[in-house]
Amino acid sequence: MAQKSHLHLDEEPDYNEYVVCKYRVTTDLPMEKAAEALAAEQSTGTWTGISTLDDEIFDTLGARVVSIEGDEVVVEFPVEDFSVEVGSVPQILSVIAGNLFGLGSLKGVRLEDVSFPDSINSQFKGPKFGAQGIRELLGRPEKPLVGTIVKPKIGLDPERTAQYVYEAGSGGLTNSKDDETLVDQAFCPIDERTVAVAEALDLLKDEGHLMMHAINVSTRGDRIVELAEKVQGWGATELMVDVITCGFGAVQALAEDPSIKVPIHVHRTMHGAFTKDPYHGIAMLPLTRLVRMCGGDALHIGTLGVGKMAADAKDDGNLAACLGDDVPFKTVMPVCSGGAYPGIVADIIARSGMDVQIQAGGGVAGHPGGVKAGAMGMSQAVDAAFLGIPAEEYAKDHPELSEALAKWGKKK
Ligand code: CAP
Ligand code: MG
Repeated sequence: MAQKSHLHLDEEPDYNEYVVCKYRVTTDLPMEKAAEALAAEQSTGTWTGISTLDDEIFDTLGARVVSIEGDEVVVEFPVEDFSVEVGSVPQILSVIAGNLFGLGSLKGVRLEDVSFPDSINSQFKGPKFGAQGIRELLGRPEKPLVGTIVKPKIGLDPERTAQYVYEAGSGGLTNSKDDETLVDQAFCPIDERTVAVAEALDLLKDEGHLMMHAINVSTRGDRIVELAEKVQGWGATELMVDVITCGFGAVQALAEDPSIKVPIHVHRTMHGAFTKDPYHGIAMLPLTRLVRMCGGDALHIGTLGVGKMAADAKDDGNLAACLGDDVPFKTVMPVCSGGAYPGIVADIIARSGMDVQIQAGGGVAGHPGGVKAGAMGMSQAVDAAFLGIPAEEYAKDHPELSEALAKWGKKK
């Protein structure tokens, strides 16, 4: 076959029949040549022409470069390039985010965004609960949810973990969670922790505080469903999955399993390995879209440039990807976490709006008055932002917030 081109620069992207990807490409090659190399490698080509590639295969399955603007390259992949099996993120990622990152001809390439046609979206079920479902479970229809991460992230035994949760709930928080590195270590067996936390949540409920705690069930693919079912049986009100280390399929397996009847909080630890570099890797946005397709009910999207983790100062599209109505799935509760504390709650909400879960680990456990006072400080900061009252004004008759502002101040 004569060498045919993957370039279709005179055409518009076809969002109905193709998976459309936007890449940022850094290369010493002419950009058209780099774009061709990317499209070839991810579809029907390789580093040299091959005798076995005929027109039929190329025309049907070949990726198409439909736009090059500066370092932004848009490539569309025929839906026939993807599994017909029910919703397979592994195979999708091998196509849109596979070998291309290693191509020697590309100094850098970053997958910035992806759009799936209905024929792919229809293979996925999305969240069971979504943001609205979580709100209904908590009886909190409008205000931002406010949570904590039990700190230290490892080390507390089940009883001290439960005590932390009880104090956090007594201080007005709606959510708490295990940290991303805590699952089933000897110092805090998951069964004992789940039972102890469930008892604390029941006590809080009797005292008028509705709260949920996400038990981290991140484990091997062949065990995560069984562990989740056990944890649910021990009284868990929410599950947590570290989606990058466990895989999108782990979230999907739990979300699509009818026996799992509690929300799934999705943590993204390890994402920084490929989201942080603006010129190489994968932006958070494609990951957010995949988590929603796979059924995560809540997802960490960072603190919109306000907290400790490196992030785009502007919203990089993740809020809309969680809450937008452009896809046939329930919404995902955006979770803003990472170096959060009462003094920056208003800044986060100014960027996120009210449909958000703000959570703080150090920003609660580091409060001079202890966990309950720390929880009150965070809860008061959210109340102030919800009412449109400056935190320092609201702090005048809310001492826990005042102490938090005195210790950490406002946005640095
Ligand atoms: C926050 C946190 C979360 C990060 C993850 C932590 O604790 O528990 O894992 O928010 O951030 O371990 O750092 P602090 P991201 O509130 O004490 O910072 O999702 O942006 O990677
Ligand atoms: Mg953490």
